[in-house]
Amino acid sequence: MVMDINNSITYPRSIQQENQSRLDEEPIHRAAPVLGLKVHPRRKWNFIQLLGAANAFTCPNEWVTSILGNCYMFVSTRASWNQAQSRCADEGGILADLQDMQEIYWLMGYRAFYKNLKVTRHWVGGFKEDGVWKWKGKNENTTMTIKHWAPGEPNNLGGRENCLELRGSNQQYAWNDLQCKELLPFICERNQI
Ligand SMILES: [Ca+2]
Ligand SMILES: [Ca+2]
Repeated sequence: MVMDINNSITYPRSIQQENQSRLDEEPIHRAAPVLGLKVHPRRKWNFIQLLGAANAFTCPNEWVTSILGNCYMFVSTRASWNQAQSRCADEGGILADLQDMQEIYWLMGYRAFYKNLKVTRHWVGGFKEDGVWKWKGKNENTTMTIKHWAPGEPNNLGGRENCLELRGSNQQYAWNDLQCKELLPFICERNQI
């Protein structure tokens, strides 16, 4: 998926095709063993019911629908954290805020399922203000309660790491604090419509 700086958004054909059928192959089932989750056959049926319900809502074109009722956009063009937040706002969203373990696990499962998202590092909407980690909201910010830091992080290297990077599969998608000016792909989030 590519978002160029002129507002023209194009996506690799594979993503478009996969998005069409993703509800038939919900990645959480494949990712569950990796994540240490057990999916009972009955629960799987329940998930399918949930997916049916989620289908009643829609995400805008080119956004991914999650079973949790949110929409996500994976943007491969590299941007600073502030640029990324601004680009998400242009699309009616925010940089993804990961407010509970369900959402964290869903995103891990989704990224583990799609080859082109496995290794890539992404910005999400976490940032540090006055020593406190928060999620950047559309109108107001939320103090982080649940965290999923990589071992040894946040290490505030050089005293300048104030933004939240979601690492790739080689780091189990754990979190790292990073200088906000670094250029990374990013993940936007918005409500369904
Ligand atoms: Ca969220
Ligand atoms: Ca760090």
